Amino acid sequence: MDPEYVSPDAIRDRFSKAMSLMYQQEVPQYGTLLNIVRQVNEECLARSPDTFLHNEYAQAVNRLSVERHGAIRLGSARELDEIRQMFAVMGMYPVGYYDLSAAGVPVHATAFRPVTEASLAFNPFRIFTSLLRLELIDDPALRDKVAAIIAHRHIFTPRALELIAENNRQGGLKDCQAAEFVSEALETFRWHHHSPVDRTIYQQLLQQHRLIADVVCFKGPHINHLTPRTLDIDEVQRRMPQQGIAPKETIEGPPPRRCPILLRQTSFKALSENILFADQTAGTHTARFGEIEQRGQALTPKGRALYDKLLLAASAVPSDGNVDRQAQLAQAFADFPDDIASLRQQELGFFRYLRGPNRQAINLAKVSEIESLIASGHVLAEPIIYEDFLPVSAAGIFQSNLGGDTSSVSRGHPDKNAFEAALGSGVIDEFTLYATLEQASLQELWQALEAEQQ
Ligand code: OOG
Ligand code: NI
Repeated sequence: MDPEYVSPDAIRDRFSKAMSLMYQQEVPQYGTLLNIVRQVNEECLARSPDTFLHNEYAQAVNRLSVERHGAIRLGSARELDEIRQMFAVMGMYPVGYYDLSAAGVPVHATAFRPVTEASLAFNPFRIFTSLLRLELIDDPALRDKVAAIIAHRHIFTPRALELIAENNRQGGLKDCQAAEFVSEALETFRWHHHSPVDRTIYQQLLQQHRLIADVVCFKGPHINHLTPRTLDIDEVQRRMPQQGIAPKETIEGPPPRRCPILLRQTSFKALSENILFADQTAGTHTARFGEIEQRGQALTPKGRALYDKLLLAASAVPSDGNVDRQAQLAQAFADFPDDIASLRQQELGFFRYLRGPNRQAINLAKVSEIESLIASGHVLAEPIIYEDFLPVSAAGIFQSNLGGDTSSVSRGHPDKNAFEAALGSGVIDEFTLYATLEQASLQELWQALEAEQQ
């Protein structure tokens, strides 16, 4: 890239920080949550100084301090295709396909995120991006009305579109263009107190599904939450009420474990906000909330299948008011190995292999088994962190913020092809990304060990 241009990583870093500042002003509880998370993370690092590898400590702590994910909901293929182009300027690409229709939420989704290790370390900012599935609205007249409203809205400023085109033409953005791009792009995600539709239409859509009203009745896809990452979600969940924040009852995802896997999430309920409708009548809308996440190890397809199976079994157990849900989950997950050696040996999780602290000469001709090199300390196996999302958890986060009644929407089915057609590109397979990282680390490791032989 021309050195005149700002790197996509740096643009993403600036953008995510600007977005976080905007959301702190819009939703003050988010600022409170950031403070709790910062404090809990500092305490965790003080208690367990070996949380991150020594030689990567500063970078890992920096990553943790800037790490956020957000979520938006879009109304049409055109919007999804345009947002893909906007995120590409910031080095964010669509990874994974999530079908939420099975849980009664009429959307499917992907997550835009950086994909290389270096970009993730720089700033792993991600946006969970859902697309409304009009075909899941039962009433044809309402469906047409929704399509007509969406067809007329433009979620980007004209200048943002120009800058995206400029980026594509030049192959990058200069510093002043990057600054302008960040502030223009931010406009797309801003909250609007004015709705461009009449209150009666809003209410009609709300009755069909709260989510439809949230997408269709506003000028743009307001960011509906920003989520910092914590090292101890149970502790943050405990502290939220002390700071006047009411979290949802249960933490989504796997139970607490010695070796954390995938992703655990919890949120606080959406705020009720005043809206002025196009016909000058006043009302309220609830959409925006706060969330925290704790990330664990990325699982292989085999590990993920085991996770899905145990989660399903746990959800079939009727919830007993007297028994803590987390304890119930822990019981259901008793069959999921919880030590690093078993996770590796049974190929349940992805690992990064590194040269270990034992520098004694070894004869590679005699030791070809990685197990013995790990046992002798010549090799370290470090869990690769999960950078993606979980559909069942996401549905739980949606539901807790949309209210209970979603029954009026017919149950859908996954349609990845339709999603990719709307996106204007394929989605990247997350398992391939993790497997490639693992393979690359192994290759580098063998090269290092072989170099030591000479
Ligand atoms: C997105 C909910 C999904 C997550 O963290 O799983 C999500 C939404 O409510 O729009 O953000
Ligand atoms: Ni989220």
